[in-house]
Amino acid sequence: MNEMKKYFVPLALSFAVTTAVSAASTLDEVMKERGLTQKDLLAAAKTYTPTGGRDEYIVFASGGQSGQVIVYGIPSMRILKYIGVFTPEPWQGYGFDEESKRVLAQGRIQGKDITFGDTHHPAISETAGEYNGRYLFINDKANPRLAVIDLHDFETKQIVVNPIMKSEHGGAFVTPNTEYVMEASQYAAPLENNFEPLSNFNDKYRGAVTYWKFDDKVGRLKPEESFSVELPPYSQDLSDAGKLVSEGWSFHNSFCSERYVGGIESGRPPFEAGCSQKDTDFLHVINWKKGEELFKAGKTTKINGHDVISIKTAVEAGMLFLIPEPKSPHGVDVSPDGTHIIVSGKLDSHTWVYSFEKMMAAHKAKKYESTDPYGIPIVALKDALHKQVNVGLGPLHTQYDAKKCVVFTSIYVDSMVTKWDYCEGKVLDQMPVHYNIGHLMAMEGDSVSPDGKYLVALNKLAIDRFNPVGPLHPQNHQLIDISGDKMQLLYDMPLPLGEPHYAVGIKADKLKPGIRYESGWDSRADQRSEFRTRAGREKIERSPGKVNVFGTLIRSHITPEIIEVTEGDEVTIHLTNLERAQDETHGFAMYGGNFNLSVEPGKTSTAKFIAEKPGVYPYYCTEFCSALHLEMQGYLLVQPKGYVAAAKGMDEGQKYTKADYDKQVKTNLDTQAVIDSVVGFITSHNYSDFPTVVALVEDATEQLGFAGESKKKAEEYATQGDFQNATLWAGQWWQYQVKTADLGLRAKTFLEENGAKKVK
Ligand code: RUQ
Ligand code: CUA
Repeated sequence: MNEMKKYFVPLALSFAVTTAVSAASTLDEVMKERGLTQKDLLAAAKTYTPTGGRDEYIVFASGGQSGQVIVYGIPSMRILKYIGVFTPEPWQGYGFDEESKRVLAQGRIQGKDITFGDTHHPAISETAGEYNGRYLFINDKANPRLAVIDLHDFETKQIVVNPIMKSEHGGAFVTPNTEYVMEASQYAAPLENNFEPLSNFNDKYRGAVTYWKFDDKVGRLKPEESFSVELPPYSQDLSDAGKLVSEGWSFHNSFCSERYVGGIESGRPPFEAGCSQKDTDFLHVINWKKGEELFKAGKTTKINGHDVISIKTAVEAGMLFLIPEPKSPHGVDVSPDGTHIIVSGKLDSHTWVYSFEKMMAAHKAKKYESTDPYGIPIVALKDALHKQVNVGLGPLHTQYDAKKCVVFTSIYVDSMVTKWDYCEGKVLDQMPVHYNIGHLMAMEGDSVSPDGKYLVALNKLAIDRFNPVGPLHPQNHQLIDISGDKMQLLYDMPLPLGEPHYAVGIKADKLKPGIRYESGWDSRADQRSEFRTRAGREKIERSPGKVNVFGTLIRSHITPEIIEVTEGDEVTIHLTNLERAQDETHGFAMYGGNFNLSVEPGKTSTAKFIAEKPGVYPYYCTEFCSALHLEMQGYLLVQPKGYVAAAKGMDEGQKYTKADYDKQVKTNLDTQAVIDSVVGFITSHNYSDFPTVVALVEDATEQLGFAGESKKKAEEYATQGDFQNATLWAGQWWQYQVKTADLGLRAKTFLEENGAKKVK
């Protein structure tokens, strides 16, 4: 009974505190005290999300050098999750259980584990150019890799390594039906994995764009159905796929078409000078549908076992041409209707708007101004340009509004966002940001129907925006309201995980993540685990030098609780979480084990290690899963070789008598009365109209079933006069009752807060 009351005390206290604060201050007083303006209040009102509230959009931001993905909500800017992608992430057990280690191992570079990633551009899978909310892709620039995250459970499922690139920046960008995920190289290198001196740069170094085939049904990239197009060594930069009228084409900007090779140490000007000498670089225009035909017809060369369409083949097939673009360009963004492509000049103050119709007319008429040194035809700028617009110093990336012709461009040097009309070529509004914006992102901004509403400025520097935390500052995502004519700054969010280069925002209701796995699920392979274990079927299998444990986790015990092995054994522990209840994750860690499992309801995870040294190794659940979480523990005993156990019972600290047993039973009966009253409340209301409550009731009923089993055992031992076991089982009976009551109370509170009606 006393234990029951504990649940209510903290609740009651927190209510008292909240009321006290709001009673003492009026809105005016708070404004005065904190120096807030009306404008601040308006911004706060537009972003503040009361407890239990939900966000309208979910953002997936690159986690930069962390190799992860950051998930947050808009407009609240609350961070919801970090997803481990290229880097081990212990909370999720990513890289700490055997299942996920296999995913990370797919990302090895030339046989070597790479436990870091420089993530740049996330992309959401699309159907007919609309985000479908099923998968997320993200690239790693440092080690040209691409990862697939399934948005059913927000877990990384696959990593592929680009077979020919040594650096990659222009990924991940998807074609309108996610047929392909594109990756364009950045720093040119030989496509084979061999040595070539820089004196052979023009001849032997190459760029490329890879089209990774995506199988939407199984949610995996198919390397054997993927191909690349060889490109000149021009430092291809970003990519975008054509849409609607331009569907079937892809666009890739570039810099350093000077093909400068540096050499500051031998007195030559550095890369930055040599790579920004010419007034123009090249926009690469590629017909990927034609490329797919050539690939299927076998018109490729194998490089490192991968199919590559040579520049020569691509030019002959008319699937590749170039257009000059402004000095050291950055960004290439196709309009939602696919008719225009906007490129910015980093060292220029202009954005250049290309017309797809114009460039195609020139290309079809073979109206080229010249060819580049690799024989690629060049369409003259004037034959492809729609408008050239002065938007501010150092424009980078462009996002499209819901309103036709309206776009937002990030201006790096001037630290601002320019809103402008690309049809008319005129600036509409400008807003300063703090500081030095890189990408910017509008809601569903890469789709064929952007939502407008909000824009996020992804700022590279934070300088004086936040409390100082040492020389390394966080990055700053600034939320901007773009629903009116004038942009309005709403919120500054420090992101302390790496440089979140780019982000994508999707309507929250398009995401349908699951809350539990099918029982015994290997989430990384997306199939039933062969190591799944059902309740009561836990076992330890032994063979010479090997111990395999098939165990289970449920509030609040790990089965088995004692594992005896011999020094030198290879120990593999498979654990299945038997819970069906939402958010009942259990963890698993052990002294000196360097593993941590995150076993969500239904999941099966595996820890593996060599029991090198004799000793006592406590293990426990690492998630605070229940009131008896601390007791969710066990021992791995590593016995020395040749150890013989003495015949001796357990030497426990406590001996129990009939009086102890009776006392426990009395407590249990009192607890049962509480449970009965809660059950009475629930069943006298229309609880079946509330799915959340139905799930809680199912879980509670299950826990009560366990209580019944323990009660039976307790009574059997009591009949035999074994009050040691009778008392312990009566205690276990009570544990299950407490869990039942906890769930029941949660259900009751939910009903009260959500206006359930009395039915009888
Ligand atoms: S680009 S530096 Cu996304 Cu502006 Cu990578
Ligand atoms: Cu399970 Cu703590």
